[in-house]
Amino acid sequence: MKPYTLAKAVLAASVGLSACAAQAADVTFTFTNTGPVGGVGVAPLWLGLHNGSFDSFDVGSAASVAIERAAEDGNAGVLTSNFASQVTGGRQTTLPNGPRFPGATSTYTLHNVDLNGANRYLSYAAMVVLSNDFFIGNDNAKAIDLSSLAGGGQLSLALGGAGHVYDAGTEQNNFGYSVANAAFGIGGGQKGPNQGIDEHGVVHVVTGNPYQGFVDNNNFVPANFDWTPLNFNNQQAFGRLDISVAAVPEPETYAMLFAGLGLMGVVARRQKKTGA
Ligand SMILES: [Ca+2]
Ligand SMILES: [Ca+2]
Ligand SMILES: [Ca+2]
Repeated sequence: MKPYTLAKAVLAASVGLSACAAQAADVTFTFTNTGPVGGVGVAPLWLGLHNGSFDSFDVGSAASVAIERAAEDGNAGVLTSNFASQVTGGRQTTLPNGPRFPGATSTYTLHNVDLNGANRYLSYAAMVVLSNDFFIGNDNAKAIDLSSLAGGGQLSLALGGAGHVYDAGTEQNNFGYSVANAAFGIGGGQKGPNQGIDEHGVVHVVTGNPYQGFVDNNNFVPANFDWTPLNFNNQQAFGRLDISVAAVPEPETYAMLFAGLGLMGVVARRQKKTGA
């Protein structure tokens, strides 16, 4: 093999290895509430990266306790512990800084994520407030495949909006026990976890302007309350999840690359000597 050919072969081998090896990545999630002023808030967004095996809910079936807690109380604690115990090699986080109301953002970076394997699929869930048990999330565990970003890149997902908000079916919609009433200037509300009247229903899509149908409207809602920003009939997506991935070269990849470059240096020096 001629030295030049050898050098090309080594370079091709090292580049090929870096493309094929399990590529670790740093994944930064940024949630922005894009809703109108006076629109819904979103509880701290839970995010899980898994191999396709973690299915957090099914429309038409009763919600798990994990979804009940997340949807009623904005508490992803049970969801988090279920994910930790059920998903091999899974990665998860709940975005910091409390509920995000319109205009607010929250961000977090997970390091050394395997988007080609154990962490290929994204699941998310968060309570929608004002509500008793409304939430956003993905029913299909494999709906969001991030493997195309394994080498780096960006993706933005639209969250919520008409047809994309679920009622967990676990608590009757009643302002007497709904979370975050105060943030909207509405009386009543929930004073502790898991309050309210059991609904004994199934997970279903919220349609129309759900708040008009809440029980006890007249007791808690001020006269002339502006429902427009809360009307799910008119509503665009009210959340945006920006996903930014930076590939992290692995130590072996560096080693191969340096070995390849070093060998090329030797070859170059030989070529100089021999005048090849
Ligand atoms: Ca499902
Ligand atoms: Ca409900
Ligand atoms: Ca409940």
